[in-house]
Amino acid sequence: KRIALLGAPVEVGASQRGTLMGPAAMRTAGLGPLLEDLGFVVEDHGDLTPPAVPLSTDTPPENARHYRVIQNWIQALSARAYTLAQSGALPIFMGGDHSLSMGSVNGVARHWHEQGRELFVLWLDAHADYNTPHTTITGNMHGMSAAFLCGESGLDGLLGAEPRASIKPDNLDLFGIRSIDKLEKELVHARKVAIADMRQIDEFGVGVLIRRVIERVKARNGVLHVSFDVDFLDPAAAPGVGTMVPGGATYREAHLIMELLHDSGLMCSLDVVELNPFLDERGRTARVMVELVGSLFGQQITDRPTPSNAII
Ligand code: DIR
Ligand code: MN
Ligand code: MN
Ligand code: MN
Repeated sequence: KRIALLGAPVEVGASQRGTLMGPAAMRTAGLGPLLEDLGFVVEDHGDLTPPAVPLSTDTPPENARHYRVIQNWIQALSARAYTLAQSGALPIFMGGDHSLSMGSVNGVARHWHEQGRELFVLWLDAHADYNTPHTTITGNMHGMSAAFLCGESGLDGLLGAEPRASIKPDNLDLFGIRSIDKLEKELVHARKVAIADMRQIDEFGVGVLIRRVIERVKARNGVLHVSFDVDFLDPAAAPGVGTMVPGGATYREAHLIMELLHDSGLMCSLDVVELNPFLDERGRTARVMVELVGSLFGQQITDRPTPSNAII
């Protein structure tokens, strides 16, 4: 099995600079060699460099900061994600802030929809990222990616000539949420998006809740994209992120999620986003993320698979 690594060093979708160093830190922490040790053929496609000149001439919407820059990234990323998915490799998109998922997910969704497969998206994040230019308080586009992918209006010219391949709000699972804006919450509820917030995780545990996500994808013969925002993790485990929110997933909870996802065999693409090496403690968060990706691709403590009798 082939894995394609692609860096997307975009940082202006977030308020804090520094995520542009994310792809380099993931490489330095040994992502490529680890995946090779696990038996994969790894192609590193380097970092994407979108053209500096504007690709589109649409009017930038209000309340979408750095729209033009993000737009160039999203158009280039969507096109690359589409061809990488078509190539049969499993793409890993290394961010970069979470605005990049508007391109990565759009591109892979386009590929899978052409194959007649439904794409599901698991959004591991402290935030819902379900704002639009109409609901946002900050104007930061990394807080709008999930809503855009579900077809919300407000960024309609973003993709330019790239075909838009939205997913159904029904096929999105927000997971680990503990920070959501008022209008954003109303929109998430109005669209009936599945949301596992931290309270639910405390009550039922990540094992039960992730199995529910997996069963839903399986029941529809779907494929799964995992979009992993570093701030999903508790700040104690992952300090290298610009938007720390207390009360996140522990190191072990995150590994269990990765292990269950691996055993499901459903994942077809992955984003690792919001890693900010400028704020990190000597590469600690980059190493944690590489270890988690290891578990997601089959690194195991013993060879104990997911028990088949763990029914929910
Ligand atoms: C806030 C924070 N909801 C916003 N969002 C994110 O700016 O829209 N922070 N994604 O990381
Ligand atoms: Mn996010
Ligand atoms: Mn977040
Ligand atoms: Mn964020």
